[in-house]
Amino acid sequence: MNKERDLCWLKKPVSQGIASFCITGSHSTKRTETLIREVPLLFEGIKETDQNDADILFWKTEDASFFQEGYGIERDGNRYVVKAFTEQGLLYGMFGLYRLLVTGKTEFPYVSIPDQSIRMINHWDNFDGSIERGYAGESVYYEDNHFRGDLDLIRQYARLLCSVGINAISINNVNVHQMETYFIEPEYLTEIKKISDVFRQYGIRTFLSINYASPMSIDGLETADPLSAEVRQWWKKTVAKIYGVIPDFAGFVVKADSEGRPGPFTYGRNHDEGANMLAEAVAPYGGIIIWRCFVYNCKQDWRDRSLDRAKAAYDIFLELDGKFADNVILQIKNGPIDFQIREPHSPLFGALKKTNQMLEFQITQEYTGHQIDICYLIPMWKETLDFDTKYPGDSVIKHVLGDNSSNRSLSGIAAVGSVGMDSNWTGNKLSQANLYGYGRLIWNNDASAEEIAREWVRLTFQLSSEGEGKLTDILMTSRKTYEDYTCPLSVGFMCKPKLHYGPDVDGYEYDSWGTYHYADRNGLGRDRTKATGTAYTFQYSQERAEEYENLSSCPDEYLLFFHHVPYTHRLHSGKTVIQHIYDTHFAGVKKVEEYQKIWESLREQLDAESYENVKERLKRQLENAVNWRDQINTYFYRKSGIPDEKGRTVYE
Ligand code: GCV
Repeated sequence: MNKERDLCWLKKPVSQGIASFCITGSHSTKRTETLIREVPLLFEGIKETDQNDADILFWKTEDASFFQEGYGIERDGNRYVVKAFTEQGLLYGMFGLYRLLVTGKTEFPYVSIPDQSIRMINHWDNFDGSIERGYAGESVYYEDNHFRGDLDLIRQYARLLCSVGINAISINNVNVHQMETYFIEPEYLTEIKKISDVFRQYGIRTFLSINYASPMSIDGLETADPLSAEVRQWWKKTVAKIYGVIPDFAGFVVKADSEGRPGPFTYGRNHDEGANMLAEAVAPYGGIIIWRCFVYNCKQDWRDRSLDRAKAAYDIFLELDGKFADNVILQIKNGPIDFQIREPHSPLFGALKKTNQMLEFQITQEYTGHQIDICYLIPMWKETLDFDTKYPGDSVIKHVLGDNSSNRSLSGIAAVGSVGMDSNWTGNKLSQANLYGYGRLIWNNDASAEEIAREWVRLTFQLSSEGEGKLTDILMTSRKTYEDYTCPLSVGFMCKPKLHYGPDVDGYEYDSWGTYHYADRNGLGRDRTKATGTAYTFQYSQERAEEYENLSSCPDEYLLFFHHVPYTHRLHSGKTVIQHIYDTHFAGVKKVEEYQKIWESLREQLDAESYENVKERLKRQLENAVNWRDQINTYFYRKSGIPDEKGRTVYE
């Protein structure tokens, strides 16, 4: 039998001083029902009453300055007044008030309006119940090629997402296999409608990932060529059927011409032609096409150093800027390769001027520890949002997506989801912080990673303030720790192929994926300079290009992404590259040992389940870190012949 699901950051109902609530203003939709159902779950013993007596007044106002989703909270004598322009805003306001009260942030008035319009989770769930890159059990939606049908579970998930401001979801893998290809058929749509009905009650719109070759797979058409009249007609008919079942269906997510998936290139067409054909089909219903830019050649010849996977997305999509239909959004991974613990930011941001854009992060910890190793990702995402692309005007990534986007309502942020059937949702209890933090950060791009960590710790555990500080510190240092023992100076991909956990320094080196470190007896790193390498550096604005091109200005953390250097090259930090490798790998392991001690010191204050859960994972994390340290250090000692200057154990 399934264990009771963890209520995560919603587990501490406010019990004192708030006994009654009232919802006022014009409201009549289902979402108000959601509010009525949710309020007693967060405020213990609360009853609905009339306006004069209410301790919390939810007031749908005519004040459009809150926009569609924002809210304000005021203190009026002893009562709290939650104001919003829409029911959805009131729902967010309710979760906001709860959060402020539980975390003790009681300075009012408080106003909160999301910085990004689309705030999305992409699930990579398959109909057989497996999850591509999932580390917390099977899918919450599917099992054994049928719909699990546990709508209460979906409701619990929806409220968690709504509480941190998520408003869009795609519920199947972007790698659409044969079975999921049929999701756009009526038989499956009736089940999908049940899921989307639940999400809708929490203001979350449902998307489906589609197989670009569906007309061939489903109805045996001879082609899926986007310019074929028959294909266009097929999609129009199919889309009409979808909207017949789910009238507010949000649209499609498309992975095309990528890692073996079909797409417009397959039929000799370009990506604007491919996306616009689908856009035309969904436009009459207000639908959206989210088109991924993760397009590259995964059959690269490693011998050919002129090829550079990092350049692919920019090469393909920049020249199409302005050619996409109004209801197409390009979804761009944060870095040019693939969700590594350290990569520079995608050069498409700031360069694309006339195209709707969404940024894609990865919450599920594919390359960042499989939800075994602790790796709080908010500091990394924050760096991306705050990155100034240095194009003229304000071209900081968060503003490119938000206020400065060409169409604010059709831009935002998506991330690959991290939940599964594990009763704590995320496998490692501490990985909940990434799901929580993702929502909080993309709602409020100026929140600090530490503030979010503190909030999550307080909402989730019952620790002394010293204990809260210690746990926050573990979270805040965990990304650097993981980076220290896995990925020196952004070299990337020294992990086990396919699995993407644990070390295998040459695992990808002679393969076709385009991810090489080029280590030899003299040095390592990928030369992406214009002067002597692949000229990837010049996909950035001039100022950034010059910064990355020159060794004297290239930041240490990106060194091996942009340059091939000798082991004796001296970093800005003053260390040589080889010494940096040794030092970070020893430091990373030490840090994990420290985490174990800190976790042990918190034992008395933790519930047994959380304590055991993280303790077990920390044990595996330490094994992993030791493995990485010893393999990486040995490998580079053997290549370079240069010993650790501090004389620590490095194997021959
Ligand atoms: C869904 C990486 C992952 C794949 C994933 C792909 C993508 O390559 O390893 O599992 O496929 O990214 O983002 O489409």
